[in-house]
Amino acid sequence: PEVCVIGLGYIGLPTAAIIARANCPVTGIDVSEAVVETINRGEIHIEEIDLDGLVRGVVQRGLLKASTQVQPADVFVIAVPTPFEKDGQHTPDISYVMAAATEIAGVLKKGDTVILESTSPVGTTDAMRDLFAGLRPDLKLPGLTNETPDVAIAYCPERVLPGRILEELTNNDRSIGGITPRCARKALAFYKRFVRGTCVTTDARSAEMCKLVENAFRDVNIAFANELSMIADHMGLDVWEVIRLANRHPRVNVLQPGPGVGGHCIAVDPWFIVHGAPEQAKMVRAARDTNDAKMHHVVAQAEKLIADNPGVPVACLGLAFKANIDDFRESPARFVAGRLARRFGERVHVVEPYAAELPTEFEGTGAALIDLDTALETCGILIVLVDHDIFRVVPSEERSHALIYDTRGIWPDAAANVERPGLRLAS
Ligand code: SAJ
Repeated sequence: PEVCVIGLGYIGLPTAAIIARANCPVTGIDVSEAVVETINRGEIHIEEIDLDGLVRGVVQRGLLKASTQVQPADVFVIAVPTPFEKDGQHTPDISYVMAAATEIAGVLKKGDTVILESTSPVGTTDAMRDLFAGLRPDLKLPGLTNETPDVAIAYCPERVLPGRILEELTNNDRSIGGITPRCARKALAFYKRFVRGTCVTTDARSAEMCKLVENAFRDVNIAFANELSMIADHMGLDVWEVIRLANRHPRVNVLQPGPGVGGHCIAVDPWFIVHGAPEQAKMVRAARDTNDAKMHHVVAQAEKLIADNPGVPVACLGLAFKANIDDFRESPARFVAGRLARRFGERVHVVEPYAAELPTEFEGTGAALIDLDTALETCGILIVLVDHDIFRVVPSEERSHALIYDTRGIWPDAAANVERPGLRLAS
Protein backbone atom coordinates (compact mmCIF):
# COMPACT_ATOMS: atom_id res chain seq x y z
CA PRO A 1 0.00 0.00 0.00
CA GLU A 2 0.96 3.64 -0.37
CA VAL A 3 1.35 5.22 3.03
CA CYS A 4 1.13 8.81 4.24
CA VAL A 5 2.65 9.51 7.68
CA ILE A 6 1.61 12.85 9.16
CA GLY A 7 4.08 14.36 11.61
CA LEU A 8 7.82 13.70 11.17
CA GLY A 9 9.02 14.05 14.74
CA TYR A 10 10.62 11.56 17.12
CA ILE A 11 7.90 8.98 16.40
CA GLY A 12 6.66 9.84 12.91
CA LEU A 13 10.03 9.93 11.15
CA PRO A 14 11.33 6.57 12.45
CA THR A 15 7.89 5.05 11.77
CA ALA A 16 7.87 6.40 8.21
CA ALA A 17 11.38 5.07 7.63
CA ILE A 18 10.60 1.61 8.95
CA ILE A 19 7.43 1.34 6.84
CA ALA A 20 9.46 2.44 3.81
CA ARG A 21 12.11 -0.19 4.61
CA ALA A 22 9.30 -2.77 4.41
CA ASN A 23 8.96 -1.69 0.75
CA CYS A 24 5.82 0.45 1.11
CA PRO A 25 6.20 3.83 -0.59
CA VAL A 26 5.81 6.50 2.08
CA THR A 27 5.14 10.21 1.93
CA GLY A 28 5.98 11.89 5.20
CA ILE A 29 4.16 15.13 5.98
CA ASP A 30 5.35 17.91 8.22
CA VAL A 31 4.31 21.53 8.67
CA SER A 32 7.96 22.60 8.74
CA GLU A 33 9.48 23.35 5.30
CA ALA A 34 12.94 22.96 6.84
CA VAL A 35 12.15 19.44 8.09
CA VAL A 36 10.73 18.44 4.70
CA GLU A 37 13.80 19.74 2.84
CA THR A 38 16.19 18.03 5.26
CA ILE A 39 14.50 14.67 4.81
CA ASN A 40 14.29 14.99 1.04
CA ARG A 41 18.08 15.46 1.08
CA GLY A 42 18.30 12.12 2.89
CA GLU A 43 19.26 13.81 6.15
CA ILE A 44 17.53 13.98 9.54
CA HIS A 45 16.69 16.75 11.99
CA ILE A 46 16.65 14.67 15.19
CA GLU A 47 19.21 12.55 17.00
CA GLU A 48 18.34 8.85 17.21
CA ILE A 49 20.58 5.82 16.98
CA ASP A 50 20.85 4.42 13.41
CA LEU A 51 18.07 6.65 12.09
CA ASP A 52 20.40 8.65 9.81
CA GLY A 53 21.52 5.62 7.79
CA LEU A 54 18.00 4.22 7.57
CA VAL A 55 16.49 7.48 6.33
CA ARG A 56 19.33 8.04 3.84
CA GLY A 57 18.80 4.53 2.45
CA VAL A 58 15.02 4.72 1.98
CA VAL A 59 15.18 8.25 0.53
CA GLN A 60 17.88 7.16 -1.95
CA ARG A 61 15.77 4.14 -2.96
CA GLY A 62 12.83 6.47 -3.59
CA LEU A 63 10.70 4.82 -0.90
CA LEU A 64 10.45 7.85 1.39
CA LYS A 65 9.78 11.42 0.38
CA ALA A 66 8.57 14.34 2.45
CA SER A 67 6.04 17.06 1.73
CA THR A 68 4.12 19.78 3.54
CA GLN A 69 0.86 18.69 1.85
CA VAL A 70 -1.10 15.56 2.74
CA GLN A 71 -1.15 13.25 -0.32
CA PRO A 72 -3.69 10.60 -1.32
CA ALA A 73 -2.66 7.19 0.06
CA ASP A 74 -4.08 3.81 1.07
CA VAL A 75 -3.00 4.06 4.70
CA PHE A 76 -2.69 7.25 6.76
CA VAL A 77 -0.71 7.23 9.99
CA ILE A 78 -1.06 10.25 12.28
CA ALA A 79 1.87 10.94 14.62
CA VAL A 80 1.45 14.57 15.67
CA PRO A 81 1.88 16.05 19.16
CA THR A 82 -0.95 16.07 21.71
CA PRO A 83 0.13 18.53 24.42
CA PHE A 84 -2.07 19.86 27.16
CA GLU A 85 -3.25 23.43 27.50
CA LYS A 86 -1.53 25.66 30.03
CA ASP A 87 -4.94 26.58 31.44
CA GLY A 88 -4.33 25.20 34.92
CA GLN A 89 -6.72 22.34 34.13
CA HIS A 90 -4.23 20.42 31.94
CA THR A 91 -6.93 20.14 29.26
CA PRO A 92 -5.73 17.85 26.45
CA ASP A 93 -5.11 19.72 23.21
CA ILE A 94 -6.08 17.46 20.30
CA SER A 95 -6.11 20.28 17.76
CA TYR A 96 -3.06 18.91 15.87
CA VAL A 97 -4.81 15.52 15.50
CA MET A 98 -7.96 17.19 14.25
CA ALA A 99 -5.99 19.41 11.86
CA ALA A 100 -4.28 16.31 10.42
CA ALA A 101 -7.64 14.52 10.15
CA THR A 102 -9.15 17.54 8.37
CA GLU A 103 -6.39 17.38 5.75
CA ILE A 104 -6.82 13.61 5.38
CA ALA A 105 -10.57 14.09 4.91
CA GLY A 106 -9.79 16.08 1.76
CA VAL A 107 -8.11 13.08 0.06
CA LEU A 108 -9.82 10.15 1.80
CA LYS A 109 -11.30 7.51 -0.53
CA LYS A 110 -13.13 4.19 -0.26
CA GLY A 111 -10.85 1.38 0.93
CA ASP A 112 -8.45 3.63 2.91
CA THR A 113 -7.27 3.02 6.47
CA VAL A 114 -6.65 5.83 8.94
CA ILE A 115 -4.53 5.06 11.99
CA LEU A 116 -3.98 7.42 14.91
CA GLU A 117 -0.71 6.81 16.80
CA SER A 118 -0.49 10.02 18.85
CA THR A 119 -1.08 9.59 22.57
CA SER A 120 -4.66 10.80 22.94
CA PRO A 121 -7.41 11.14 25.52
CA VAL A 122 -10.01 8.40 25.45
CA GLY A 123 -12.59 9.14 22.76
CA THR A 124 -10.26 10.95 20.32
CA THR A 125 -10.47 8.23 17.63
CA ASP A 126 -14.28 8.40 17.77
CA ALA A 127 -14.06 12.20 17.57
CA MET A 128 -11.85 11.88 14.49
CA ARG A 129 -14.39 9.53 12.89
CA ASP A 130 -17.14 12.06 13.63
CA LEU A 131 -15.05 14.79 12.00
CA PHE A 132 -14.73 12.64 8.86
CA ALA A 133 -18.48 12.06 8.97
CA GLY A 134 -19.10 15.81 8.98
CA LEU A 135 -16.61 16.60 6.22
CA ARG A 136 -17.27 13.58 3.99
CA PRO A 137 -21.00 12.72 4.03
CA ASP A 138 -20.35 10.65 0.87
CA LEU A 139 -18.35 8.03 2.83
CA LYS A 140 -19.82 5.30 5.08
CA LEU A 141 -17.87 5.39 8.32
CA PRO A 142 -17.32 2.59 10.85
CA GLY A 143 -19.64 2.51 13.85
CA LEU A 144 -22.13 4.82 12.12
CA THR A 145 -23.54 2.41 9.58
CA ASN A 146 -24.86 -1.14 9.49
CA GLU A 147 -23.49 -1.56 5.98
CA THR A 148 -19.83 -2.30 5.27
CA PRO A 149 -17.96 0.96 5.99
CA ASP A 150 -15.88 2.56 3.24
CA VAL A 151 -12.84 3.25 5.43
CA ALA A 152 -11.19 1.64 8.44
CA ILE A 153 -10.22 3.74 11.47
CA ALA A 154 -7.98 2.52 14.30
CA TYR A 155 -5.94 3.70 17.26
CA CYS A 156 -2.48 2.11 17.58
CA PRO A 157 -0.26 3.84 20.13
CA GLU A 158 3.50 3.76 19.80
CA ARG A 159 5.40 2.68 22.88
CA VAL A 160 9.02 3.24 21.94
CA LEU A 161 11.76 4.51 24.20
CA PRO A 162 13.83 7.44 22.87
CA GLY A 163 17.35 6.16 22.27
CA ARG A 164 16.01 2.72 21.31
CA ILE A 165 13.29 3.81 18.91
CA LEU A 166 14.15 1.73 15.85
CA GLU A 167 14.65 -1.45 17.82
CA GLU A 168 11.50 -0.97 19.92
CA LEU A 169 9.39 0.09 16.93
CA THR A 170 10.10 -3.27 15.35
CA ASN A 171 10.20 -5.58 18.34
CA ASN A 172 7.68 -4.26 20.89
CA ASP A 173 4.20 -5.75 21.09
CA ARG A 174 1.45 -3.40 19.89
CA SER A 175 -2.15 -2.76 20.90
CA ILE A 176 -4.34 -2.20 17.87
CA GLY A 177 -7.72 -0.71 18.67
CA GLY A 178 -10.29 -0.61 15.89
CA ILE A 179 -13.47 1.44 15.95
CA THR A 180 -14.93 -1.95 14.92
CA PRO A 181 -13.25 -5.40 14.94
CA ARG A 182 -13.01 -5.18 11.15
CA CYS A 183 -11.09 -1.88 11.44
CA ALA A 184 -8.73 -3.54 13.92
CA ARG A 185 -8.07 -6.44 11.55
CA LYS A 186 -7.33 -4.04 8.69
CA ALA A 187 -4.83 -2.11 10.81
CA LEU A 188 -3.34 -5.38 12.09
CA ALA A 189 -2.59 -6.52 8.54
CA PHE A 190 -0.72 -3.23 8.00
CA TYR A 191 1.40 -3.44 11.18
CA LYS A 192 2.28 -7.07 10.46
CA ARG A 193 4.34 -5.78 7.53
CA PHE A 194 6.95 -4.20 9.77
CA VAL A 195 6.32 -5.21 13.42
CA ARG A 196 7.94 -8.36 14.74
CA GLY A 197 6.33 -8.10 18.20
CA THR A 198 2.89 -9.51 18.89
CA CYS A 199 0.03 -7.28 17.69
CA VAL A 200 -3.03 -7.57 19.94
CA THR A 201 -6.36 -6.28 18.65
CA THR A 202 -8.92 -4.49 20.81
CA ASP A 203 -11.36 -1.58 20.57
CA ALA A 204 -10.17 2.01 20.04
CA ARG A 205 -11.11 3.34 23.50
CA SER A 206 -9.30 0.52 25.32
CA ALA A 207 -6.21 1.11 23.18
CA GLU A 208 -6.32 4.83 23.95
CA MET A 209 -6.54 4.15 27.68
CA CYS A 210 -3.88 1.43 27.49
CA LYS A 211 -1.31 3.97 26.28
CA LEU A 212 -2.19 6.44 29.05
CA VAL A 213 -2.05 3.68 31.66
CA GLU A 214 1.45 2.60 30.58
CA ASN A 215 2.89 6.06 31.12
CA ALA A 216 0.86 6.76 34.28
CA PHE A 217 2.14 3.46 35.70
CA ARG A 218 5.71 4.63 35.19
CA ASP A 219 4.96 8.09 36.55
CA VAL A 220 3.42 6.64 39.72
CA ASN A 221 6.41 4.35 40.21
CA ILE A 222 8.93 7.15 39.70
CA ALA A 223 6.88 9.31 42.09
CA PHE A 224 7.27 6.59 44.70
CA ALA A 225 11.05 6.69 44.24
CA ASN A 226 11.09 10.50 44.36
CA GLU A 227 8.93 10.57 47.47
CA LEU A 228 11.29 8.04 49.07
CA SER A 229 14.24 10.30 48.26
CA MET A 230 12.59 13.20 50.11
CA ILE A 231 11.66 10.92 53.03
CA ALA A 232 15.27 9.72 53.12
CA ASP A 233 16.52 13.33 53.12
CA HIS A 234 14.29 14.01 56.09
CA MET A 235 15.41 10.91 57.96
CA GLY A 236 19.09 11.23 57.12
CA LEU A 237 19.21 8.02 55.08
CA ASP A 238 20.96 7.24 51.80
CA VAL A 239 18.02 6.59 49.47
CA TRP A 240 20.16 4.76 46.90
CA GLU A 241 21.34 2.29 49.53
CA VAL A 242 17.78 1.72 50.77
CA ILE A 243 16.46 1.09 47.23
CA ARG A 244 19.38 -1.18 46.36
CA LEU A 245 18.61 -3.30 49.42
CA ALA A 246 14.82 -3.33 48.91
CA ASN A 247 15.23 -4.40 45.30
CA ARG A 248 16.84 -7.64 46.41
CA HIS A 249 13.31 -8.75 47.33
CA PRO A 250 12.06 -10.89 44.42
CA ARG A 251 8.83 -8.90 43.99
CA VAL A 252 10.12 -5.38 44.68
CA ASN A 253 11.53 -3.13 41.95
CA VAL A 254 11.71 0.47 43.12
CA LEU A 255 12.74 2.85 40.30
CA GLN A 256 15.43 5.50 40.59
CA PRO A 257 14.84 8.96 42.09
CA GLY A 258 15.96 11.94 40.03
CA PRO A 259 15.42 15.70 39.76
CA GLY A 260 11.82 15.16 38.57
CA VAL A 261 10.17 13.60 35.55
CA GLY A 262 10.64 15.05 32.10
CA GLY A 263 9.99 14.33 28.46
CA HIS A 264 6.85 14.92 26.51
CA CYS A 265 5.14 11.66 27.49
CA ILE A 266 5.33 10.68 31.13
CA ALA A 267 5.02 14.24 32.41
CA VAL A 268 2.00 14.82 30.14
CA ASP A 269 -0.07 11.71 29.54
CA PRO A 270 -1.21 11.05 33.13
CA TRP A 271 -3.03 14.41 32.99
CA PHE A 272 -5.24 12.96 30.23
CA ILE A 273 -6.44 10.36 32.73
CA VAL A 274 -6.92 12.99 35.44
CA HIS A 275 -8.84 15.16 33.03
CA GLY A 276 -11.06 12.24 32.00
CA ALA A 277 -11.89 11.15 35.57
CA PRO A 278 -10.85 13.89 38.03
CA GLU A 279 -12.71 12.45 41.02
CA GLN A 280 -11.31 8.95 40.61
CA ALA A 281 -7.74 9.62 39.45
CA LYS A 282 -6.36 10.59 42.86
CA MET A 283 -3.13 8.61 42.83
CA VAL A 284 -2.35 9.53 39.25
CA ARG A 285 -2.68 13.22 40.12
CA ALA A 286 -0.67 12.85 43.32
CA ALA A 287 2.14 11.19 41.35
CA ARG A 288 2.27 14.12 38.93
CA ASP A 289 2.33 16.57 41.83
CA THR A 290 5.07 14.60 43.63
CA ASN A 291 7.30 14.44 40.56
CA ASP A 292 6.84 18.16 39.94
CA ALA A 293 7.49 18.91 43.61
CA LYS A 294 10.75 16.97 43.40
CA MET A 295 11.99 19.44 40.80
CA HIS A 296 11.36 22.36 43.17
CA HIS A 297 12.92 20.41 46.05
CA VAL A 298 16.10 19.99 44.00
CA VAL A 299 16.18 23.70 43.16
CA ALA A 300 15.86 24.57 46.86
CA GLN A 301 18.57 22.10 47.90
CA ALA A 302 20.95 23.31 45.19
CA GLU A 303 20.30 26.97 46.02
CA LYS A 304 21.14 26.29 49.65
CA LEU A 305 24.39 24.54 48.75
CA ILE A 306 25.43 27.37 46.42
CA ALA A 307 24.41 30.17 48.81
CA ASP A 308 26.26 28.49 51.70
CA ASN A 309 29.48 28.50 49.64
CA PRO A 310 29.81 32.05 48.34
CA GLY A 311 32.04 32.59 45.34
CA VAL A 312 32.52 28.90 44.53
CA PRO A 313 31.91 28.24 40.81
CA VAL A 314 29.08 25.80 40.09
CA ALA A 315 28.70 23.21 37.32
CA CYS A 316 25.28 21.77 36.49
CA LEU A 317 25.88 18.43 34.81
CA GLY A 318 23.25 17.79 32.14
CA LEU A 319 20.22 19.48 30.57
CA ALA A 320 18.56 16.57 28.79
CA PHE A 321 15.39 15.04 30.17
CA LYS A 322 17.19 11.74 30.62
CA ALA A 323 20.48 9.98 30.03
CA ASN A 324 22.33 9.85 26.71
CA ILE A 325 19.85 11.74 24.54
CA ASP A 326 19.71 15.24 23.04
CA ASP A 327 16.08 15.92 23.95
CA PHE A 328 15.65 18.91 26.26
CA ARG A 329 11.85 19.18 26.14
CA GLU A 330 10.09 19.32 29.51
CA SER A 331 13.42 18.55 31.15
CA PRO A 332 13.71 18.86 34.92
CA ALA A 333 17.49 19.27 34.57
CA ARG A 334 16.96 22.25 32.29
CA PHE A 335 14.43 23.71 34.71
CA VAL A 336 16.79 23.37 37.68
CA ALA A 337 19.86 24.70 35.83
CA GLY A 338 17.77 27.60 34.45
CA ARG A 339 16.58 28.58 37.92
CA LEU A 340 20.12 28.45 39.30
CA ALA A 341 21.44 30.50 36.35
CA ARG A 342 18.82 33.18 36.95
CA ARG A 343 19.63 33.41 40.63
CA PHE A 344 23.42 32.96 40.64
CA GLY A 345 24.33 34.22 37.14
CA GLU A 346 27.90 33.79 36.00
CA ARG A 347 28.80 31.55 38.92
CA VAL A 348 26.73 28.88 37.13
CA HIS A 349 28.15 26.74 34.33
CA VAL A 350 26.38 24.04 32.40
CA VAL A 351 27.92 20.87 30.98
CA GLU A 352 25.81 19.22 28.29
CA PRO A 353 27.70 17.24 25.67
CA TYR A 354 24.48 16.89 23.64
CA ALA A 355 23.94 20.66 23.31
CA ALA A 356 25.78 23.05 20.97
CA GLU A 357 24.54 26.08 22.89
CA LEU A 358 22.43 26.91 25.92
CA PRO A 359 18.64 27.21 25.47
CA THR A 360 17.27 30.73 25.10
CA GLU A 361 16.13 31.08 28.72
CA PHE A 362 19.81 31.18 29.77
CA GLU A 363 20.42 34.30 27.65
CA GLY A 364 21.39 37.28 29.74
CA THR A 365 21.92 35.23 32.90
CA GLY A 366 25.71 35.11 32.53
CA ALA A 367 25.70 31.30 32.75
CA ALA A 368 27.95 29.54 30.23
CA LEU A 369 28.15 26.17 28.53
CA ILE A 370 31.51 24.54 29.29
CA ASP A 371 33.00 21.10 28.71
CA LEU A 372 33.26 18.43 31.35
CA ASP A 373 37.04 18.63 31.77
CA THR A 374 36.89 22.39 32.35
CA ALA A 375 34.08 21.93 34.86
CA LEU A 376 36.04 19.31 36.79
CA GLU A 377 39.09 21.58 36.84
CA THR A 378 37.40 24.85 37.73
CA CYS A 379 34.12 24.23 39.57
CA GLY A 380 34.03 23.57 43.29
CA ILE A 381 30.33 22.61 43.28
CA LEU A 382 29.06 19.84 40.99
CA ILE A 383 25.31 19.31 40.64
CA VAL A 384 24.48 16.10 38.78
CA LEU A 385 21.15 16.51 36.98
CA VAL A 386 21.39 13.90 34.22
CA ASP A 387 22.92 10.42 34.37
CA HIS A 388 24.75 10.62 31.01
CA ASP A 389 27.34 7.82 30.73
CA ILE A 390 30.07 10.40 30.25
CA PHE A 391 29.37 11.79 33.75
CA ARG A 392 28.98 8.36 35.32
CA VAL A 393 32.53 7.32 34.43
CA VAL A 394 34.30 10.34 36.00
CA PRO A 395 36.66 8.76 38.55
CA SER A 396 36.46 9.94 42.15
CA GLU A 397 39.96 11.52 42.04
CA GLU A 398 38.74 14.03 39.45
CA ARG A 399 35.87 15.22 41.64
CA SER A 400 37.40 14.78 45.09
CA HIS A 401 37.96 18.56 45.44
CA ALA A 402 34.29 19.40 44.88
CA LEU A 403 31.08 19.63 46.88
CA ILE A 404 28.68 17.30 45.13
CA TYR A 405 24.90 17.20 44.89
CA ASP A 406 24.16 14.03 42.95
CA THR A 407 20.41 13.95 42.18
CA ARG A 408 20.76 10.79 40.06
CA GLY A 409 22.93 8.69 42.34
CA ILE A 410 25.59 8.11 39.68
CA TRP A 411 28.52 8.47 42.07
CA PRO A 412 27.74 6.09 44.94
CA ASP A 413 30.97 7.05 46.69
CA ALA A 414 29.92 10.73 46.88
CA ALA A 415 27.10 12.24 48.87
CA ALA A 416 23.64 11.84 47.43
CA ASN A 417 21.98 14.72 49.18
CA VAL A 418 23.02 17.96 50.73
CA GLU A 419 20.81 18.04 53.77
CA ARG A 420 21.74 14.75 55.28
CA PRO A 421 23.67 15.10 58.55
CA GLY A 422 27.14 13.68 58.23
CA LEU A 423 27.01 14.33 54.51
CA ARG A 424 29.86 12.47 52.80
CA LEU A 425 31.22 15.39 50.83
CA ALA A 426 34.23 14.23 48.92
CA SER A 427 36.42 17.11 50.12
N1 SAJ B 1 13.06 8.59 35.29
C1 SAJ B 1 13.44 8.63 36.62
N2 SAJ B 1 13.67 7.46 37.28
C2 SAJ B 1 13.54 6.24 36.67
C3 SAJ B 1 13.14 6.21 35.33
C4 SAJ B 1 12.91 7.39 34.65
O1 SAJ B 1 13.57 9.70 37.21
O2 SAJ B 1 13.79 5.23 37.33
C5 SAJ B 1 12.80 9.85 34.58
C6 SAJ B 1 13.73 10.08 33.40
O3 SAJ B 1 14.95 10.64 33.79
C7 SAJ B 1 12.92 11.02 32.55
C8 SAJ B 1 11.49 10.54 32.80
O4 SAJ B 1 11.52 9.78 33.99
O5 SAJ B 1 13.02 12.36 32.99
C9 SAJ B 1 10.91 9.69 31.70
O6 SAJ B 1 11.86 8.79 31.17
P1 SAJ B 1 11.53 7.29 30.74
O7 SAJ B 1 12.78 6.67 30.27
O8 SAJ B 1 10.81 6.60 31.81
O9 SAJ B 1 10.46 7.43 29.57
P2 SAJ B 1 10.35 8.23 28.19
O10 SAJ B 1 9.58 9.48 28.44
O11 SAJ B 1 11.64 8.35 27.49
O12 SAJ B 1 9.45 7.20 27.34
C10 SAJ B 1 8.22 6.75 27.88
C11 SAJ B 1 8.19 5.22 27.80
N3 SAJ B 1 7.05 4.70 28.57
C12 SAJ B 1 7.19 3.72 29.50
O13 SAJ B 1 8.26 3.23 29.77
C13 SAJ B 1 5.93 3.25 30.15
C14 SAJ B 1 8.08 4.77 26.36
O14 SAJ B 1 7.92 3.37 26.26
C15 SAJ B 1 6.90 5.48 25.68
O15 SAJ B 1 6.81 5.11 24.31
C16 SAJ B 1 7.14 6.97 25.74
O16 SAJ B 1 7.16 7.34 27.13
C17 SAJ B 1 6.02 7.65 25.00
O17 SAJ B 1 6.27 8.10 23.85
O18 SAJ B 1 4.90 7.70 25.49
